[in-house]
Amino acid sequence: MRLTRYFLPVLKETPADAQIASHRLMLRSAMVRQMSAGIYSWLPLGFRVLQNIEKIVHEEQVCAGAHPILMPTIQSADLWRESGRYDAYGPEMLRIKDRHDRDMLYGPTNEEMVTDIFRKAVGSYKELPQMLYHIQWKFRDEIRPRFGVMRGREFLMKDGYSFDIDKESAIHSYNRMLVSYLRTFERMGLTALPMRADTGPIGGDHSHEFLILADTGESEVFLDKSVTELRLGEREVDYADRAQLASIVEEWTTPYARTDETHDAAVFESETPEARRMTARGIEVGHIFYFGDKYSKAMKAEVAGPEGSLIPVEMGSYGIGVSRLVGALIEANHDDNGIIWPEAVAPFDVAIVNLKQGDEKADAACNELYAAFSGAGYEPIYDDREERAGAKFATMDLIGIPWRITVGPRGLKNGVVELTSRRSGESIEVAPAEAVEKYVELRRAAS
Ligand code: 5CA
Repeated sequence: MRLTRYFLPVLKETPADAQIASHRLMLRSAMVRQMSAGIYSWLPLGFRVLQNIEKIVHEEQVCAGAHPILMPTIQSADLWRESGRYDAYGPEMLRIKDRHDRDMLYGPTNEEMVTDIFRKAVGSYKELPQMLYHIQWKFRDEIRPRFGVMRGREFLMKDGYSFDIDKESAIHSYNRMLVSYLRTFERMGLTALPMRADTGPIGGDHSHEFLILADTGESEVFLDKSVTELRLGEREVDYADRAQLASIVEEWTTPYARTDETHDAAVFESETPEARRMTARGIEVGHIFYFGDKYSKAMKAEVAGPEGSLIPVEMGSYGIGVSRLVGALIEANHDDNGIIWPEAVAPFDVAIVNLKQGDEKADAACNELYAAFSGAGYEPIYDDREERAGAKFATMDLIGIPWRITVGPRGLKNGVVELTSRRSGESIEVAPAEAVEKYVELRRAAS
């Protein structure tokens, strides 16, 4: 992408109403614009990151055996009357009437709708287990939308739903999702910790929130430090292997890690050696629930069991805050100059900065580098503006491109360009023809 052809209306001033770094940086770097309270448009740079995150979420969901679908945003109130949540949900639900005066709503979540799809399609335990998910916009009329996309009113969620014949297999489905979330967040370069949590309006008695530790997090958390050091790394996961999944889940959930709602100081102290006790704040990027037959019973989602009698299915639901993750990733990856994208979600792989636009040799070298990176499957953004070097560096730092290639007449005279890491700030000189190779090597070493 050539910057002069791109749509990147960065802001020079720090927006006054943005209280946290991610909100400020998302506005300044022209990732989003607010349309009304808690409702945002995604501009090209932000939309790229959102789509990169979506892609990782999709891949890991499918890998764990979930099937992608797409349900509508507008739902009929009748379904919610069946489950009893139409009245229970309260003012967070945006209620709408259509031209026939029928009650509709903008979905805040989809348990009812997916249960309806399921009950009309599946009749026997032999067709189980099933796991369906979608990535779709939700609306919750939050009383206090704030921190930009972190607590929006309209936001993008991955919500998945599992259907099993009994509790044992439902817990296996739950474990599949828990482990797939560990992989999903690790791929994004995040440490997201599963913590035992309350279930709120979704219901059930077995639930984990995934939290990223950050000072600006909304929940206070209590944890054993050792849980922050766990990594799946290169471990092979076999989603059919119940024992393996159960042991991974045990490894991650045994060290004390809880959100404030369920915090019991005495239990925390008895379960956690003093040297390892830690309190912190966390951003909730995912939440998973096992709620048994709460919806299947109310909505008669039953299948014939092995003995022929009808059994309400055992269900769970599994959410990831896809749009919130964009903010959470920035909270976890920024400095005074701007964003520092992890490679896996970066909007562009590499920034090519031309120090002397219009200089024949510098222009030619930039064009060649652009072609070389593109040809190798990487996406460059080329700062081809007629601007001072300092302004170009500042923009590329602000928007967080993980690597920068600086090209200028003086370097070229010596046969080199400069390759700089956004994260470490370290630079090396490299011959233009070897830039891609060196980049690949450094990128691999850094991740
Ligand atoms: N049906 C269940 C699971 S699919 C559910 O709705 N769970 S939830 O309420 O916990 O939401 C799932 C995730 O969506 C949360 O973990 C959070 O990351 C994200 N989320 C929830 N509310 C908002 C909001 N107002 N703005 C941005 N993200 C949100």
